[in-house]
Amino acid sequence: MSLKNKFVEKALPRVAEYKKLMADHADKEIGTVTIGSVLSGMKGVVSLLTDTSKLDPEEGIRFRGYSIPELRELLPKAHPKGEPLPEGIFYLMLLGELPSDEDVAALSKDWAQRSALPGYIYGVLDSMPIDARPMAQFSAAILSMAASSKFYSAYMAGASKKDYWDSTYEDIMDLIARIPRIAAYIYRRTYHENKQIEADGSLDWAANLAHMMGYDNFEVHRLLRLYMFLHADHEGGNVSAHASHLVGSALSNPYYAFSAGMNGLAGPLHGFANQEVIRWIQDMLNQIGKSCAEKDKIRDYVVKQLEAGKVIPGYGHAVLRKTDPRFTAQLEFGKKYLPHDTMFQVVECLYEVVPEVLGNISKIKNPWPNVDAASGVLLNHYGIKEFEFYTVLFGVSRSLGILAQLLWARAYGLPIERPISQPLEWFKQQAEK
Ligand code: CMX
Repeated sequence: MSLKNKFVEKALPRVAEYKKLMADHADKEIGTVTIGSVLSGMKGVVSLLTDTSKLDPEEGIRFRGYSIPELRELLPKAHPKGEPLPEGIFYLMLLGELPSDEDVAALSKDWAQRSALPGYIYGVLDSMPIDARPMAQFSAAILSMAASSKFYSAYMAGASKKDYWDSTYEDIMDLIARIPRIAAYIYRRTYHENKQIEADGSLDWAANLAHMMGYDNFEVHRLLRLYMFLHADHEGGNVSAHASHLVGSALSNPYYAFSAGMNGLAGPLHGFANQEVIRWIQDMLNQIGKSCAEKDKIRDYVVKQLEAGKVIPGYGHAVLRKTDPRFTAQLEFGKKYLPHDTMFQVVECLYEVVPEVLGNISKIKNPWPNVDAASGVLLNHYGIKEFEFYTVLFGVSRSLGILAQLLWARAYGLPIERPISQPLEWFKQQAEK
């Protein structure tokens, strides 16, 4: 059975459950909203329906109930001792069940067949300055493809609401298929004199990205498979997923919605932190010496950064309260494959020093490393040293989760999102009541 038909089979009963829940229990209270929760960026307020993954503050992310260590064992791989294929995590997020090797191979083939870029994308990218931020190029290229949205065409042709998911399915599959080509084009354009490399349709989604970027060895393929798997989703409330959902809730097509999410990912408090980490480490090493042997020097440096009103990138999280399991997976990978890399050793040192320093500052709720604390040094080790590009790689991976979420939102028929805002006086009045 095709993936699309499998999706219909899963979606129909769930959509009926959603409708029944709304019909029978819409008035049921599920939590308390305080002044603090609203004014701290809606922290702790349950306000979205997302099935693809769930974030536990203590344990970290689970994809459809499976933890990262479990999925590193259970998901199909290109090689028995390798890392999961990102196709597998997408299949799991979309359908809620583990794929077979055949399911993943079929998905890889489908994406390869859909991956040709509309010709005008090259014109859009080539018209941007060569030093345009890679995330700006990425977002612009995605946005420009709104012209080829099948959802938009179906909507304009008068499609019924109940069928919106169908053309959305085609859009999200086209978009995921095309995204590695866009990323690789930007990478080669920006850093390799625009010498482009043809796609290799026989490779899986992540390995083909490595290939088109110019990294044709099994080590980079393995790293990018892990990277794409780990960054794929973080439930619905993070900035990029939420921005995409919000824009998509106006029935904007997936290209508009995903581009909006990528503009959020480009912020330093979100995905941009993955490139900030490596710049931050380089700055630190330039000042304190090229090794992490003296932890006191690192501690002093971190304290001075905090005193200067700067954040320590790669540490802290809005929901997590323990070490991010996505960091742990990357740490394990580094210990196994690059234990002697100086930059990786610095990441290990920082893990020993930073949580203690941040833990002594009462306002910081989570002193532990997040996903961004280690990813840059792994890429750097294998020669992908252009750290301004790292957030694009995050975005390539995040397409898997955000677009699976968007398809489910269309299948459920989730309504337009429209919370209420109030001026400061209103909050002051509530406080006095
Ligand atoms: N370094 C310095 N200060 C930090 C900090 C850090 N790593 N983490 C939190 N704080 C500060 C906040 O800036 C905030 O200070 P103010 O009250 O003066 O504004 C205070 O501690 C309370 O913050 P919090 O409630 O613990 O955390 P938030 O939910 O507000 O913010 C996050 C979460 C991730 C933005 C924050 O921890 C941070 O800025 N971390 C560094 C950037 C980073 O690594 N971002 C990537 C996150 C993962 C991702 O999305 O990719």
